[in-house]
Amino acid sequence: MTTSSAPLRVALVGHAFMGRAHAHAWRTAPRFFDLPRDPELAVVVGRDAARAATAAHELGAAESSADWREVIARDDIDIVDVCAPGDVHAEVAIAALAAGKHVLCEKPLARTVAEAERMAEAARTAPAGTRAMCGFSYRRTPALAYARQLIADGRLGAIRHVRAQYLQDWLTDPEAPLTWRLDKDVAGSGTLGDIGAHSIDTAQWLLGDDIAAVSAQLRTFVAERPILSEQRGLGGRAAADAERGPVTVDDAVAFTASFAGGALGVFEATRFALGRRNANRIEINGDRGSIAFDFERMNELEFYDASDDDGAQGFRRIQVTEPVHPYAARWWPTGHGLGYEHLFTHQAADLVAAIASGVDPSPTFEEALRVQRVLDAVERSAGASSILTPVNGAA
Ligand code: SOE
Repeated sequence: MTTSSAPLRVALVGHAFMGRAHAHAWRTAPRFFDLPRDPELAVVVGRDAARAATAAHELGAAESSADWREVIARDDIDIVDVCAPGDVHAEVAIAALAAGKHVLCEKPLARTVAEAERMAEAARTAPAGTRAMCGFSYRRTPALAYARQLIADGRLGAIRHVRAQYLQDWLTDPEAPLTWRLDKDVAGSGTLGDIGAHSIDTAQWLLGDDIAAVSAQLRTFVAERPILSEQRGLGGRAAADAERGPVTVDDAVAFTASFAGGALGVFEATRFALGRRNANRIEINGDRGSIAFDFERMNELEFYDASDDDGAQGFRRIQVTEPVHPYAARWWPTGHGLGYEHLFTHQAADLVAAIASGVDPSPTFEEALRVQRVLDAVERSAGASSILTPVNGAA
């Protein structure tokens, strides 16, 4: 490992959508944040050497590799950033932690609770000073970070309701091809782990309270899809005469949840909400106030304060772009909003700051394991035969 004033050199494992978002973040964070050590995107790792080399060139890394084990063994790599599909997370993250590399791993942490437990254990037993963080990036949205401050300051009072929806529509077309996100062996679960996990993490983090029990339904609307010939973004292309393969994960999930502290949660996640491209929404009602957020308007937070004058009661729409708002002072003048990529830049900056100051960056693997336990409980609940009570059936 390099000395403490030297750059933190990053190996990026995976260079598709998430890899590109993270690469942009590693390069941008030191330019906009005053960091104790600068991160430096050093190596891009991919299964295919030629594609990894092209990605390294495009993303601004000096080197590329098709061998993550060789990269992890190097002394001049400090951070291993795992942006590859879920079936790679545990193996790479555990090896990197054992080698004393700090790890940032995309969400959901793992495919199963057992895998996530092994990863959390690897983080606990890694050489002293080695840090591990899971990429629940929405925590770094200024509006949500500000909502958390309001809740922590007691402005919402005792929390009664959490209403979370994560709505996308990129699978509505039954001809959309079979990507890795639809393969249980690779992804662990479908909509539940890919986007429902964000809602679970956001809710637990905002409340500072964990989900204690769930009652769930999962649905797969399209059972078979054409085999993919080329991945592009979230989807990709399939040949006109492509064979079909089975979708082995959920397309949508709905569940109710009890938080340990007594709040009642209603969660929904789907890739079939036509017209909703990335509507990651959450509303929280307390006995003194409420907040409402929709990522499609990510620079805004709605806040209702029951202590407002009677005549002025109502949700106010706060533009979360003031210098007092989390992260905002680092960017543009008031009113000039941020975008999706900024979440990853904030995440990179927070991780570097934590490494340099010798503290664990949140969410730790332990926190991500707690999300994984909720995902697992949702799947078990949905699989339980007693979950649905017939409306017109015999008593
Ligand atoms: C796909 O549904 C996806 O890219 C997720 O994997 C990300 O975590 C989310 O931020 C956007 O949607």
